[in-house]
Amino acid sequence: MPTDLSPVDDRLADALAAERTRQRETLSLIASENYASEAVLAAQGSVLTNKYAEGEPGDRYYAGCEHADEVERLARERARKLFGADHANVQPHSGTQANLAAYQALLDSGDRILSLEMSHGGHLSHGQPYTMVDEHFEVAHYGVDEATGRLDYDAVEARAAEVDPDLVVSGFSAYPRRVDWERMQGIAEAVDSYHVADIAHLTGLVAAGVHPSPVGVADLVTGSTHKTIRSGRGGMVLCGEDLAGPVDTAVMPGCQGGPLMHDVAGKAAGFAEALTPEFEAYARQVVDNAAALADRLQERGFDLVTGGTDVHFVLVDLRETHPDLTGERAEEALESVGLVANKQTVPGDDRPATVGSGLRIGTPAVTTRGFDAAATERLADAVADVLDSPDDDAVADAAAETVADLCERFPVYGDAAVASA
Ligand code: DSN
Repeated sequence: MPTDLSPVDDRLADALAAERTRQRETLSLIASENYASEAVLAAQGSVLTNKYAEGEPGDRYYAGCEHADEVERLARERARKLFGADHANVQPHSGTQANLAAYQALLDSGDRILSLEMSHGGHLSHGQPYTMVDEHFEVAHYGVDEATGRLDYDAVEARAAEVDPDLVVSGFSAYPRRVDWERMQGIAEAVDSYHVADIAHLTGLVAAGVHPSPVGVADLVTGSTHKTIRSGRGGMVLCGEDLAGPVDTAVMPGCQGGPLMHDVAGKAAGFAEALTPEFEAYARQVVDNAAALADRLQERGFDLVTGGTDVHFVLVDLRETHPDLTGERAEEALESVGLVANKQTVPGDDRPATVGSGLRIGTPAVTTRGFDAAATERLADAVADVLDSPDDDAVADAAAETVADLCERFPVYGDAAVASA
């Protein structure tokens, strides 16, 4: 059996080799991305991709599941241990699938969901237009305070009283501050509503104790498994024993069929790594690096939404300081020198999501490469130089040199590792 694609498929082999080179020779600053370990890549690229295993460990609809059972038991046990949860369903194919399962477990069609407005940092799967969530439920939104960029919990409480939701969703894609889960739970309870905390972005920080945990506070906790926690790609749902049955049924058959057992194996591998003291140190460094990035960008005159960060990214608001520079153009200019970040709307943005007036810049991936605060400050200077002069070739050349040097000093994926990727 070929372990290298080139004998059978040159085009695909070339595309994968080019992607490997891109990942090695650029810096991922996308807050939702990371570099999975060799163990996670090996598990995800394993023969479990062949196996159907609808059902739960020990209770499957297919024969031949004994090893799949062991893999899923490992992933579940490790997730429970990492998050202190009574029950973990590790089958959702993604964070979005985990959210769909949460809604299916708790709501009836037509029920009302209250979630954060997407342009303020919410997520598509929290009920934005054109999604199935918006089609099957009535969706209303709360916002952040546009002056401070922060959640105003009193205003969220007033909005909940006005909307009278059946479900309040907390947890966000572009909110750079800690979330007060207890307060959100209280807001939900006051209107007799369920509360789902979506920790998609925060899973690694929560697992390491670097961000407070909503487990045991919110009714259900959903998350993705490949972002800050750096395990196999996908999603999970965490809950108490009381909701274990409804959650499992909502995941399968409610929202999906056979679990992607190779991804479940990747989750088991990554969760084992996340249980180590090294991972806790990594998560702390992610947050320290984001703070260093925030400080340096502010010293260079940039505005950050909320004035800083408590988490793994900063959100740059270009409107006042760089009024002619859109998020889209900023993203392009950075990518041209090997800095891969993403455009983002900022609270109160007049520009559409496809353009945006902000940039989200994350530290999970560069921290996996070994970045410390000093390296992050060099990175911040390169970002600032490019954003200050996006059309200056000499500035771009200097920034590209910095990126090449940082990539060489902090390498990712040696040749042996990527051969199996
Ligand atoms: N699209 C992801 C993000 O970048 O935040 C969330 O699913």
